[in-house]
Amino acid sequence: MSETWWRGAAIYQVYLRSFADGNGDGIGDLAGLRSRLPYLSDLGVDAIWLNPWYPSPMADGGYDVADYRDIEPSFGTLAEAEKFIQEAHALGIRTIIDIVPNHGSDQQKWFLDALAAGPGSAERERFWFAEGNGDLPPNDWKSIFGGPAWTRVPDGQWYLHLFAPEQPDFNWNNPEVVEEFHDVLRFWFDRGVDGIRIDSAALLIKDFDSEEESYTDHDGVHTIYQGWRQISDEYGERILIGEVWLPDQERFALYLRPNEMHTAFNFDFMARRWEAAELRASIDLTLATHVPIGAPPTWVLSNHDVPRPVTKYGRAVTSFDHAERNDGMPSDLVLGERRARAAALMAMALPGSLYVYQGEELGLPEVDDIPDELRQDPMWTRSKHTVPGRDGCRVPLPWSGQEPPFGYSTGEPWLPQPASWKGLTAEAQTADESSMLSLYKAGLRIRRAELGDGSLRWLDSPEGVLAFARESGLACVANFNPDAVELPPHEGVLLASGPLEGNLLPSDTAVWLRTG
Ligand code: ISL
Ligand code: CA
Repeated sequence: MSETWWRGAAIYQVYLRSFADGNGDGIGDLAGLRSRLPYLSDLGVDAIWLNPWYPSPMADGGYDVADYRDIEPSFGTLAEAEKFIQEAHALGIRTIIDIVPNHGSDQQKWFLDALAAGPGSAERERFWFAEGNGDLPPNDWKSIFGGPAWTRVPDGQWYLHLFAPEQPDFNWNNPEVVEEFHDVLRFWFDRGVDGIRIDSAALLIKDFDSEEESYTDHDGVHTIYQGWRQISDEYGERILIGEVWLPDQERFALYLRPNEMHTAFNFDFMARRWEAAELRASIDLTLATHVPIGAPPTWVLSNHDVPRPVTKYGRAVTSFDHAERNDGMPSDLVLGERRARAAALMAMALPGSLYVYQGEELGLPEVDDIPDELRQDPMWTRSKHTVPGRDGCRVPLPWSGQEPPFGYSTGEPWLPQPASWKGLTAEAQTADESSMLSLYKAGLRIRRAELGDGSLRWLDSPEGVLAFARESGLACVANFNPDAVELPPHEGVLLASGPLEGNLLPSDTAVWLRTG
């Protein structure tokens, strides 16, 4: 296993509570995941990133962590987590876990201690407690989920939460907080974890003197991650992956300096419309950000926070803008699937590492019709229903059979699955060579043999067509035009996202060609 395995890795994101349920309570768990490891091995991924698996009241799907050194009981036990890490290693699959440093749960011991200890106590200094302005909060910062970013406690003080009120923000100016997370990193590295995904990584340092809401990307965050890097380096071969949403690419690149994170998600490609020039510009921007500093680019088509690609690409407005969600808009799913397949071929061929969010490989659409009373995402509850929230991309996976729960559970899934998913089960798609799953499997196999880390060379192509070649001679060509275009000269077709028409590449289709 090489030191730089992560540079060209295909990393599969497991949203544990929706992956597979091993005990029939409707909630995905480690037993379910372990039973499906052969599926992931067969899919051909190099690593699994799990969303937070710690004890949590689940006010934000586990991003409200009550204990950073244990496993959520409905997911399993610490012993089982260690077993999982070993079993995955035996299959050559590494484990990446999610660390949430910006905030904890309001049920975490530290926060309960802070409430009990009262104003002025050392316990309160681990968070951001402040006096209000009369009956108003200390300032007018807004929560990312909607509503004020401050909540009042019975003794009259307010505490800061950039997300839900159940997620109080830590005070990273306090060395105790710094030490605590160093210890948490060691705890998990000691248990065999290969990497850490750092949640909301740019938000940790706040500037309350500013007139504006000022909590994103302050220089102080870098000191924090430099400290983390020293720890990960002590362990060797362990990586830090940042969730850094920053439009400014120069600022973004600072997180990837050699003494900081190994890599960070690139959300730019995901945020783009289905349009050749725009996607090419995004690829160029990403390469320009990463290549000079020696960091591998990353490619993300979706995750647990954004609408599913099949639905997104079938919408009239396909961009996913952080500030301006377009959830709930009607979508042409046939068109969306065509494009999502082409997007997958492009993403798998691009140089760097790739993230695949569970269900993306099955081409699952967003579930837009979850009844309001079943929705659980805090974004939905806090924004007072102006956006349907993120539950629609978190619906439990369909594994097999003809009707819900589709082999996911023997009980009732925590979010309902559409009956229309019977054609999308892993079982049905395994048997079908033309399925999305078969496309991902074939693509990941070729990718492992000759793609991943490296560079690309753009090829001349007509307007509305993107064509690039990789070092091995594999060329990826994607047609965004409404009409078919002729394929460039080639020696063979390796893989196509949809049927070709002789030597023509149809609209919204991508192909991998052998060019010598
Ligand atoms: O989800 C978003 C937009 O759809 C983002 O604003 C998101 O909240 C932000 O990128 C941070 O996300 C991460 O931290 C959140 C958690 O709710 C998300 O699931 C997680 O990915 C708070 O911990
Ligand atoms: Ca379960």
